[in-house]
Amino acid sequence: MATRKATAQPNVSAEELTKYYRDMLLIRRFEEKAGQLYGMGLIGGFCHLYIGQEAVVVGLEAATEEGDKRITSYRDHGHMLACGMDPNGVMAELTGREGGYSKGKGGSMHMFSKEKNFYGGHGIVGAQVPLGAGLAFADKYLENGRVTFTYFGDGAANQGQVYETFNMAALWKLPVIFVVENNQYAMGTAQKRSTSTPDLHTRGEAFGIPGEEVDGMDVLAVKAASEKAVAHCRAGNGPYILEVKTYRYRGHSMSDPAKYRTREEVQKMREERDPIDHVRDMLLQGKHATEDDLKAIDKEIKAIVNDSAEFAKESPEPALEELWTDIYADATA
Ligand SMILES: Cc1ncc(C[n+]2csc(CCOP(=O)(O)OP(=O)(O)O)c2C)c(N)n1
Ligand SMILES: [Mg+2]
Repeated sequence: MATRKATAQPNVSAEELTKYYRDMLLIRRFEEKAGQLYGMGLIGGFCHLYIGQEAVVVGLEAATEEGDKRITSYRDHGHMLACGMDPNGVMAELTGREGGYSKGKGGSMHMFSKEKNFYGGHGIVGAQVPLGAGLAFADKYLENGRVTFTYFGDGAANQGQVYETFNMAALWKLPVIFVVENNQYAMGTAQKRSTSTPDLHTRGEAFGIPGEEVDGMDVLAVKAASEKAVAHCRAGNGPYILEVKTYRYRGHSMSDPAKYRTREEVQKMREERDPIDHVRDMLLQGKHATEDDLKAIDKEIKAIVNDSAEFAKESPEPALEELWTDIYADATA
């Protein structure tokens, strides 16, 4: 149980809070299941879990509208679930099966959904940042009022291409929100060992891009910051940077021995700052839900996740002919 005091949130309805609880819990249970399947040898290749960071994407998604776009790195399962992609399709992609979003040919890091405007899933650190600006460029050109959420990590924030992108995004006033998910580590390297100045939200100053630091363990704080950033972009003011302070509980990927930090550090975060416990406390203390209500939600989420694992195990391997499809973009689509 979180020791953080739950604060009164008069502007948030019971329905909203319950939705955030459910959405974050879905990500957590899904990731726990993915970890299990990986341990059983059912998932091959890389697998980067999002456990601990759930409030970031759920809070940001709370301010989106139909047609807004999102693009992120390889730590992408949470983003897909939060924008409404089907857990069955995501899990089946992890196990490399035909029922997966990339028909089993992409795996954990390479999934897309045109329907949900999810543009991946990118394994090259920082590569999605210029792509995100490109998506925003298209929307600006089409004058459709859409915003693109471009997520990247604290490690990626030191990449050169990020700053080339900042320059052009500011110059052309592109409607893009750069979300730095600062989980304090880039693989085994702590931020203080790799980064000259810790405040990543100020990295846009040289380009005239405003930035803000946000508590990424508090879904309501993330939602409020997201609303502000979205309003800035939709009003035609150009890009915005949100540095969302968060923490990953698990290793960088499933093959991380985690020798670069203490168990106590992780334990302290889990006990004192957990984003799901935080909302749980608010629901109970605000009498928006009873323990039984929350148990019912837990049960419902467990069933969704178990079903996705079954689907991912039963879906067949992709047919050999599939090797030759989806190689080039279909210009007619
Ligand atoms: C261009 C490039 N360099 C190095 C790597 C290896 N690599 C993969 S993840 C990673 C760390 C990135 O950390 P961060 O941006 O903080 O994201 P996080 O994993 O914490 O979500 C590195 C160096 C890579 N995939 N691409
Ligand atoms: Mg990081």
